[in-house]
Amino acid sequence: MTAVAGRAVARVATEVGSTVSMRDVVPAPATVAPADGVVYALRPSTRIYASPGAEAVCSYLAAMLRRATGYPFPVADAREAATDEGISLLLAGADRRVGAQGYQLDVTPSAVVLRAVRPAGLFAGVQTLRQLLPPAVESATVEPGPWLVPGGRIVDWPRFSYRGAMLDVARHFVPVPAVERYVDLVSRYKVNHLHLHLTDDQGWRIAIDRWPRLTEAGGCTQVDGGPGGCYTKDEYRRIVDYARARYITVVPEIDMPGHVNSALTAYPELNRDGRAALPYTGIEVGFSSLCVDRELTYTFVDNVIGELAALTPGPYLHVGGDEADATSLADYVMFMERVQRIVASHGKTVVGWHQIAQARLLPSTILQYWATTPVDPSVAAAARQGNPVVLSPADKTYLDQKYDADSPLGLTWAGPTSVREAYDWDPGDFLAGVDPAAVLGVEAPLWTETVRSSSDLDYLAFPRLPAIAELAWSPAATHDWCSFRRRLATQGPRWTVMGVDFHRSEEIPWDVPGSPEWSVLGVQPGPVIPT
Ligand code: TNX
Repeated sequence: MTAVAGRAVARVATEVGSTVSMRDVVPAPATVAPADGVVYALRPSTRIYASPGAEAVCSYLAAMLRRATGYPFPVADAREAATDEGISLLLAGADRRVGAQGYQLDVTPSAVVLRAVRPAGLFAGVQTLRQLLPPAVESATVEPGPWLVPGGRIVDWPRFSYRGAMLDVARHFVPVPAVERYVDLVSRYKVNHLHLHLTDDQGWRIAIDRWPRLTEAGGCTQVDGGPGGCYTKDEYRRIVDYARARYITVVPEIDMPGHVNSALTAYPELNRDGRAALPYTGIEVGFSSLCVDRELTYTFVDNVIGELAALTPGPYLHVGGDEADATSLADYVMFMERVQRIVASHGKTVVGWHQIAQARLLPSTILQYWATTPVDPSVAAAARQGNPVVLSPADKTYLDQKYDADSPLGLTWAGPTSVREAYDWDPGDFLAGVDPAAVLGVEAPLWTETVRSSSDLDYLAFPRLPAIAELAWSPAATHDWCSFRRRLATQGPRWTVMGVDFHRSEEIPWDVPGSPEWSVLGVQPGPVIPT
């Protein structure tokens, strides 16, 4: 394109104005300073500049922008260019407050400059930048534009370092492409941990070389029958790599000593009577248990944990520990103390559902709190001793609960949970006697008893997942339901473009343009009416 044509695009762009406001971002950024009337326009000639170390995020951004704009977006070395034109991703010069995970974004008429300390921060900034572009930027095919970014500055960093989404791939098997799609979706909301609930009574989903029947037999079932499925080690690695490319750490879970019926169907010798358990396709919990007084059980656990630890680059290994109603308390405590040592011997940090606090904990063990009551003395005591807590109170964060009585999918035991109920609580002030500094983060689990497809998954997760993600990322000072529902509404058109089958909750003003600025900046002037 010629320089003259380029200027013409810029002029048209400025006249039309951006349809998006810096105040619409989800999760709400820590600080936002819009520059009224300023826009940056992507052009066919726009280049993206990467400083050393920023290349991967640059390629990701370029690929994303190329898809919908059709522009080439060549990536160049930032050291060979000034930062006053094009888009720059720099691992230097950010406001110090951004820390390891945050970023600073400056948008002027001539440039977009994204700065961070680490690539993960740049990646978070790219998610903000994509939300500042029109929804059509999410299109898989070329759209006409204009591609405008509203001007101003965002300096942003997370409230909590652990921001999680859990996927139960055991109750209904979730194939690799659907997991990747979920990873893509949650990464847009700055989630940085994917907890995979890999095993449960209804299915065993991860191949273990030394115990092959776990998947051969234990992987062939799921809730309501159906073929089930499992991940080969290569497929699991593919998920880990896909998540890692989006700065998401996979946290694999092997649920023990309960929730193990699928293992007990595969190996008779793990059962007390030496007979294989029958496959289970219902949705009850609390009926199965490993034999905690047998050495073979610990050989099994050590083999499984060892192989999974070797496959997993992240620091965590989740050992479950919930609803072990078929195990006596004394046995549970003894088992969980030994299991923690096994995990540590394979170089990983233990995560467990909060019942594990009944056992003696390693100092590093992380508790995931799922109950609905804000009082738990053993969790509070553990937190006081330094054990970090991830919050997943079931009545607020469990995405598998119905929204309301009319929801076609979902369970009800902890809900129903409206979008407002998912959003309107403070993780820093939730658990009695737990200092906010002990809260490592927040996680939204998606159990899949009623989930049979990506569309089911979309329905339950959207729009509640962004609500939980915002609690995990945004400072408490930004917490405001009115602002949130308005900003959330601006995500709707993006999900429509992406084909996300979200729940059009009546609590959210989907049809109303998101921000006050929208009507000023976005609406084309109508004809002048003579007075
Ligand atoms: C409880 S809370 C479970 C899961 C179920 C879920 C259904 C917890 C750690 N376990 O086994 O799938 O409820 O909502």
